[in-house]
Amino acid sequence: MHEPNVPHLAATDPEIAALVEAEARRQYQKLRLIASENYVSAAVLEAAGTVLTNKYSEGYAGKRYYEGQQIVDPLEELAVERAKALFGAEHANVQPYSGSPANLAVYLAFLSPGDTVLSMDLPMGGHLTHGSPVSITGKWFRPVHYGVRRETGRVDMDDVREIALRERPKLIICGGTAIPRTIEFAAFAEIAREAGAILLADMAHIAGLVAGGAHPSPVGHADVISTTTHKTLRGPRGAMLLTTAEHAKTLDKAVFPGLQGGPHNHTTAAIAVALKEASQPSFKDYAANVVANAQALADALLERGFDLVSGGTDNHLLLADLTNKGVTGKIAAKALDAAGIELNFNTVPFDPRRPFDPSGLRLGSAAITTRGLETGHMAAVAGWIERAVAAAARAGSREALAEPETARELDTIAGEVKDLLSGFPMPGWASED
Ligand code: DSN
Repeated sequence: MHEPNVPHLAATDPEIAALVEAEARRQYQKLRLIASENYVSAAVLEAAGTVLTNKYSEGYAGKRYYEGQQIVDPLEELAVERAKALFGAEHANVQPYSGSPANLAVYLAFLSPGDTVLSMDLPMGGHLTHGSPVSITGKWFRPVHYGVRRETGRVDMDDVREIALRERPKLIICGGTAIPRTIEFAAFAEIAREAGAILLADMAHIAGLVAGGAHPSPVGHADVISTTTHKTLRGPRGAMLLTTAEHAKTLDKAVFPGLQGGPHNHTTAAIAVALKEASQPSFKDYAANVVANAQALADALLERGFDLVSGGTDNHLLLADLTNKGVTGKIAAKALDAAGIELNFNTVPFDPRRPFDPSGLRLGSAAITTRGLETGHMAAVAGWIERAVAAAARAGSREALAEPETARELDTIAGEVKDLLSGFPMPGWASED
């Protein structure tokens, strides 16, 4: 059952309590491979559910627009100091509500509408807020994009440099949502300097790996760093901005009053707890294990004939092109979900298919590593994925996944997944035995 127990919620609103319980059970029984998700610790969960949610605190410590900040000021200062210490940054802002507002604050701080931004194209692995045409960042600014090389699946820094010197962007963004390889922060910084641009490193996906020493840090290279706190960093839903002393005031003003009102203090507390956890020696092991599991899973999938973008991974994330498996990403993702394996369909670079029905799958190892799975389990995980994808290919359509033979096969896999996971505790769930 959900832990901590929620007796007041159950008494006041049994419908919501039942849904919370069902979601906790679902998370316990599913193999969660969504690359941007994780399991927070029980301590983070408790911090996020406190009376701090009652308090308004527009402004920053010592300069607020409401009274009663005796507790919130030191709380936010503690979170800021922990963020600075963990990443070695000169300045941190822990108030952004999530990754998209954090990135938007950077635009507000450094750009005017119509200014040029150079970033990774969304279908190549970028993010909506990196200038996608459907995002405010694509509508109000002038995005130009780099991608990956078709032959390598990797960013070619010579291409980035060529575009930057031609387009003279005011902002260059590195990082994204579907990048399985190491981001070359130093090379991006050199190009930004040459082009006279501000460099934003969006390290949302890899923040936990950076904190744990399993990915190079953008600190010292990028002018500004944005990150969510809930992916590999294993904190609550939220975000942070890191920057130099030089840009601190500009960035703070962009977050508040530029873009947001009062910070979510319960989230700030939970972020502070997650930052403390990420500074422990055991988090280094966690980060290393995340990468080791992703690489073991990549090897096991390659052995089974899966086509991985860039041929593997350096981090927590894998991108599989299912074209050679004869099934689309969407049908495969639905089949895998029915088989107890949760991930998302994703475009692959140069995808001939539409974004809502693309060719690929994105997988990540952050949550299963928190659960305690090790490299030795990855062959079984790849075997389940192979069986479910083959069943999806045979079915040929989303509707046909419900036909008895396919449904039985997917259900059998889900049972095997559940059996394995029953040996691995989940924070937020108390065993019913
Ligand atoms: N939606 C997140 C992801 O899944 O990568 C990024 O914002």
